[in-house]
Amino acid sequence: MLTSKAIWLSLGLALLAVVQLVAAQEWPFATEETESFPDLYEVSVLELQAGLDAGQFTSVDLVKTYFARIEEVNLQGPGLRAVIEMNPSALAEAAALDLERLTSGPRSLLHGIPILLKDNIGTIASEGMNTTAGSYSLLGSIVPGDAGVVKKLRAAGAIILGKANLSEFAHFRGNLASGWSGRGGQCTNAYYPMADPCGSSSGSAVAASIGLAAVTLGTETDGSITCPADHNNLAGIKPTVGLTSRAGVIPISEHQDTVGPLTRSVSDAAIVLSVIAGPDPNDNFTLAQPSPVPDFAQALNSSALCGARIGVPRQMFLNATISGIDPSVMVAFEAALETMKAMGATIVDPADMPSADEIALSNNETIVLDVDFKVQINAWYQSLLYNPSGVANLSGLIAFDDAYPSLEEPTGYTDQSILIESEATTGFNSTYYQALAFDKDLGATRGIDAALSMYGLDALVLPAGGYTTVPAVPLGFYPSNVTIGSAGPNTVYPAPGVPFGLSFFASAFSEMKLISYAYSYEQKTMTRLMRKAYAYPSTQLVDIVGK
Ligand SMILES: *[C@@H]1O[C@H](CO)[C@@H](O)[C@H](O)[C@H]1NC(C)=O
Ligand SMILES: *[C@@H]1O[C@H](CO)[C@@H](O)[C@H](O)[C@H]1NC(C)=O
Ligand SMILES: *[C@@H]1O[C@H](CO)[C@@H](O)[C@H](O)[C@H]1NC(C)=O
Ligand SMILES: *[C@@H]1O[C@H](CO)[C@@H](O)[C@H](O)[C@H]1NC(C)=O
Ligand SMILES: *[C@@H]1O[C@H](CO)[C@@H](O)[C@H](O)[C@H]1NC(C)=O
Ligand SMILES: *[C@@H]1O[C@H](CO)[C@@H](O)[C@H](O)[C@H]1NC(C)=O
Ligand SMILES: *[C@@H]1O[C@H](CO)[C@@H](O)[C@H](O)[C@H]1NC(C)=O
Ligand SMILES: *[C@@H]1O[C@H](CO)[C@@H](O)[C@H](O)[C@H]1NC(C)=O
Ligand SMILES: CC(=O)N[C@H]1CO[C@H](CO)[C@@H](O)[C@@H]1O
Repeated sequence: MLTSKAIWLSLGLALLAVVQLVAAQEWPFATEETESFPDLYEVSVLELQAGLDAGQFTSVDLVKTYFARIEEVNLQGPGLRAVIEMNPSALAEAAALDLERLTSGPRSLLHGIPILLKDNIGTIASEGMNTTAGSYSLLGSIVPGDAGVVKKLRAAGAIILGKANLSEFAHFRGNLASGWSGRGGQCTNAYYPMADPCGSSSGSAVAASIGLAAVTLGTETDGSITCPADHNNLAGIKPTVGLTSRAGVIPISEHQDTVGPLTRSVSDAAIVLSVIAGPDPNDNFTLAQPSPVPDFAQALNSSALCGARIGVPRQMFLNATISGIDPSVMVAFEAALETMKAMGATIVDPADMPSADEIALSNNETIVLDVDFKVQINAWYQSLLYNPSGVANLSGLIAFDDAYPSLEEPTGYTDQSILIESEATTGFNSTYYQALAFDKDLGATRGIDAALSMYGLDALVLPAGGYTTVPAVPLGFYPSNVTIGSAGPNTVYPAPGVPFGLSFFASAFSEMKLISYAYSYEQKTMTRLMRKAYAYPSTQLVDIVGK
C-alpha cells in the first residue's frame, strides 16, 4: 500500500497495528484440541514452546505439519497463494534444533519455531530458497547472504519455513491489485472468497491468519504491515524505522522501510520483535536506536490502558468520502473508544494533528520514494553475486517485464507506472532534500509529535483503512449485508465477514507503550476469536506425530 496520504506513517514513527478480525464462523469458535495437541490455527509461541519442552512433539513434527497445511490451501482447495516457496532445508534445520534442545536446551522463545518470511527478505541461496520480491527478474539470483533480521532469527534458533507471496516489489511497481506478484500469482484473504488481503505483506498475513506458520515477518514502507494486519485479523507491528535492520531486504527507501511481525496475538508479536530488533553494522540507521533493546514481552500488561491518555485525530477520517471508511467500521471504532474509557483510559477527542490538511494534499512522499527506489534497487541488482535473468538495474527490470508478459504482465496486471516514474528521476537534488524535510515536518514535527504534546497524550488511535492506510488491533468484521466492492481484476473488498482493525501510534521508539495498549485492548475484547476464516487447512499435529 502506498499512498501519499499516509506519509506521516513513515518517517520513523512507531506504529502498532493489531487487527481484529473476522470471519465466516461466528463466535466463539471452538479451537480443535486433539489428544491435547494445540490447534495450529490459533496456537501461540508459548504454547508451542511448552509442547516442545515437554517432548509432546518436535520441531520436525511442526515443520512437516505446517508444510502439509500449506499444501492443502495454497494452490489446492481455496488456492490462497500465500506462500511462494518452502525451505528445502527446513526439516534438516529442525532436526538439528531438536537435538540441541535435548542436549543444551532452547536458545530463546523462538528456538525451533517455524517462521515464514516475506519474499523480499534475503536468505542465503545455498539453503535452497530464492529472494525475489515476487519478480521473475530475480529468480535464481544469488544474494550475498542472509538479511540482518534473518541472522538474528537463526541465532535465536528460529526455523525459516519458507517465503511468503507479496505485492510485487512491495507494491512499488504500478497500479496493481494488492497481493499479486508474477511468481506467486494473486494471494487472497482467508475470510471471504477472493477478498483483498491488502498488501504488500499479503502472504505473510494470510499465512499467519490461519496457521500456515507459527509467526511471520512482513515489511512496511507505507501501510504494508498495518493494512494486511487490518484485513486479516492479526496483530502487526510496524517498528520505528531503524529499530529493525533492513540490510539484505529488497528495498524501496531507506527513509521508510522497516521489518516487523504479523502474528495472531500481541504477545507473539512482542516475542518476535524482541528477537529481530537491535543494531546491525550493515544498516547504519539501526545504530541510532536507544540501547539496550527492550524485552518487549515486558510490555504485556492487561491494565495498561488504565490511566492512559489516548487521542483521536478525527480530522484524518472525518470525511468518509475521502477516507473510504465504511459506516460499520465507524460503529465499531466508536464502541472501541467506549471500551477504552471503561478500562480507565482518558479519550481526548478530537486530538487533531496540526498538519492533517496538508498531509492530505502532500505529494512529498512520492518524490522521496521515486528517487530512493531507483538508487537502492540499482544497488540491489549490483550487489547480486549472480542473476540469471541478466537484469542489472531498474531500466533492465522494466524491459524484462515487457519482454515476458506471460510471466510479469498477465491480463489485469500490466501496469509498471511507478517503476517508469522512478526510472525518470535523476538522483538527489534540492527538490528531493526539500521533500524529505517536508515529510519529517508534516509527519512528525507538526503531525504526530505535535498532537501528542498539545494534548498531553500517550498515544493516538485510528480506525483501520481508508485515508491513512493505518491498521490496528482486531476491531471487528464487516456485516453480512455490506456492499461488496471491487479491489482489482479478481479481488473484492469490502466483503461480509472480512476483518478490520484498530491502530495505536506515537512518536519514534514508543513500541513499549504501544504494545502495552494494544495488548490491554486485545485481552479485554479478544475480537480475533469472534470469527473463523472460511478457508483453513485441516492437518494438525495429531495427523503427523508418530506417523
Ligand atoms: C529457486 O529458484 C530456482 C530456479 O532458479 C529453482 O530451481 C528452485 O527450486 C527455487 N527454490 C525453491 C526452494 O523453490
Ligand atoms: C549511513 O551511512 C551513509 C553512507 O556511509 C551516510 O551517508 C548516512 O548519513 C548514514 N546514515 C545514518 C542514519 O547514519
Ligand atoms: C500495568 O499498568 C497499570 C496501569 O498503568 C500499572 O498501574 C501497573 O503498575 C502496571 N503493571 C506492571 C506490572 O507494570
Ligand atoms: C468530503 O470530501 C468530498 C470530496 O472531496 C467533498 O466533495 C465533500 O464536500 C466533503 N464533505 C464534507 C462534509 O466535508
Ligand atoms: C510538500 O509539503 C509542503 C508542506 O505542506 C507543501 O507546501 C508542498 O506543496 C508539498 N509538496 C508537494 C510536491 O506536494
Ligand atoms: C542497465 O543494465 C543494462 C544491462 O541489463 C545495461 O546495458 C545498461 O547500460 C544499464 N544501464 C545503466 C544506466 O547502467
Ligand atoms: C530534481 O530532480 C527531479 C527529477 O528527479 C526533477 O523533477 C526536479 O526538477 C529536480 N530539481 C531541481 C531543483 O533540479
Ligand atoms: C445492514 O443492516 C444494518 C442492521 O440491520 C442496517 O442498519 C444497515 O443500514 C444495513 N446496511 C446496508 C448497506 O444495507
Ligand atoms: C509453495 C507453493 O505452493 N509455491 C507455488 C507458488 O505459486 C507458484 C505459481 O503458481 C508455484 O509455481 C509454486 O509452486
